[in-house]
Amino acid sequence: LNVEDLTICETTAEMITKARADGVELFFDRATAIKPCPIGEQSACCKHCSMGPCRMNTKSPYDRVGVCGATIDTIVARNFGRMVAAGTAAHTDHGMAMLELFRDVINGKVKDFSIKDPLKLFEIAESLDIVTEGRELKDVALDLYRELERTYVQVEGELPMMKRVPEKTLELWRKAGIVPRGAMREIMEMMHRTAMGVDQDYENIMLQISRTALADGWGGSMVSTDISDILFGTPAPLEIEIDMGVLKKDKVNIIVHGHEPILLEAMLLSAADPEIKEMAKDAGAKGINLVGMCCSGLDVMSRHGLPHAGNFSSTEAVLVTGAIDAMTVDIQCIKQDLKRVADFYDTPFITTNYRAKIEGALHIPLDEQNPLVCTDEIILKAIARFQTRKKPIQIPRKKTTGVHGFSYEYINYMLGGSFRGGYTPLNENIINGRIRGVAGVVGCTNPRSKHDYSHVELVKELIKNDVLVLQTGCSQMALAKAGLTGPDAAALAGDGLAEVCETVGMPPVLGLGACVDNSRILIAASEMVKTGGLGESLADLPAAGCAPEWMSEKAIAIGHYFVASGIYVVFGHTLPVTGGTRFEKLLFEGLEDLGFGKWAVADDPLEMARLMIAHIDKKRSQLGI
Ligand code: BF8
Ligand code: SF4
Repeated sequence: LNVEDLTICETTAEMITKARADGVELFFDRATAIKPCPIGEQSACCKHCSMGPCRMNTKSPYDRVGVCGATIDTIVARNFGRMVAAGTAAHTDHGMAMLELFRDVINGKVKDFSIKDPLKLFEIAESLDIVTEGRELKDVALDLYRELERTYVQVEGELPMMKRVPEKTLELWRKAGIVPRGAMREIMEMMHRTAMGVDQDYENIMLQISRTALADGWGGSMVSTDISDILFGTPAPLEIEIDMGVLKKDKVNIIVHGHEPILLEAMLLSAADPEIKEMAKDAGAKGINLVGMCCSGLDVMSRHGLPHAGNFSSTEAVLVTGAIDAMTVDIQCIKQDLKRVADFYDTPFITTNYRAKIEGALHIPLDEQNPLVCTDEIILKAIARFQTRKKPIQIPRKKTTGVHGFSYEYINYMLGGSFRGGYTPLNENIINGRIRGVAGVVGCTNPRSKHDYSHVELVKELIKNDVLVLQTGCSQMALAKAGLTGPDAAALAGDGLAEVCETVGMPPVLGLGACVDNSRILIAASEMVKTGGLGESLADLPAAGCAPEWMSEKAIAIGHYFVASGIYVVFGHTLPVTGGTRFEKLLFEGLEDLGFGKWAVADDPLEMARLMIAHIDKKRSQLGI
């Protein structure tokens, strides 16, 4: 395939061309070579026992059943449920690690970090009915830890964060029996119910799918975001440079890629150590250039203004520059093949988390109680590589500056004029029609779609139609590279949205952070409901979500927690569901009839925008605005 057909990201394109000249295979090449299995793509096969695997006929899905008699609806529902369980497990395991770090910081076991946002700690504690008045920070923090631990381990009863859900939405969940318990319980039950010979009624399986996904969005992910803010600071808008042009030929370039902020936060401390800085200088470098990629990059850039090199589809490409003196990773979305590409360019590739080793890669374990031992060593390895750089270096020039770090709290402040000003001005602008609605555009990039293309075209179309866009994850990076996260982007917005943006001084595209930070969108949406004038439940809002290039199981979990919360969600290019089945009908229509949101799938970004805007307009007319 021509490079122009693979990506619209200029720097990634330049590096694909270089990789081809260097004889290095990238995942773009494999995506072309490995055709997706047409049966697997539609999730029409089951391998839950050794009487199978059983393949169904996607053209005529009710023609046959599995050896055990499982119907296509049972099979697709079970597969979908297991994807939600895996995605939920990823977010909640990450969140639990953050919570453990919080506990160890409070107990004084971790000395390198401290509570950066005590105000948020008190606010969250109060919102969960923990007494704060006249109490020491440490006591409140310990109570908060105990309360939030329930998010993961609670066996029975509602999770603490249910206090944040709009009353009517919570009522719907109670009636359906899907108010989540601890994530461990929900994931366990999901896995059990989808094993051979257990739950074989797709509508009943759907209940547990929703319950599990809600344990992610309103549980594991939400706690992860809140605790990260408390520990490392709640983001507020900062100007940030993004794209491969942030690499510096005369500095030690270190890429940090993954998801848990602790690795990059510790790297920042190590890189600031005067002794280490001196060593870099002695090696002939002008300094240490720490650069984030993917979600941990996003997490930390909006807290510290750290530069960012790009999203999931660029993690191999960045190595092709030859300018990377070390790439270090923790968990999630780390392609195994990064190791081979790194080897080709003599870049040390270092794993740091015991849960995510990669065969052949150097593993330097990060111990939370003493993280700098690991991060100092990584930087020393990078300095050594800088000193002995052998491969020619080609750094693409392009970089773009944008504004990022719009936490829920900051949106409150920005629109309401004070930190507790409320969402009234946002709601008023939606009611008076200047803002038509709100869209979350989030999620991955995928070599099966033209990299970044759908994200950018979709968002342009939405803002042109006065839809305010909230972003997270790799999608946020796509728009940042395309230059739409600066205030100038208001020129591309419709008149109403542009007027609001100019008055407030905000871009029409607001970057909220990493994928776990989709929980910020849930909180913002809940606040819109509670503020009044836009209905009583999340399902009433003129809002929609989209992941145009999704690839991860995490995306399916996120998509479903939005749907179960009442939001219309469009996914790009494909969904793992067999066409023409009753399960598909339940996702696309039935859930909405029951009062939830619903799923849709579309290939073309303009079609995605059309579907989302049509839904927003439908909700507006139901609200009578
Ligand atoms: O959690 S958007 S490719 S990097 S899964 Fe991964 Fe998808 Fe990127 Fe972050 Ni989210
Ligand atoms: Fe086949 Fe049923 Fe076994 Fe699945 S559980 S592999 S459908 S026999």
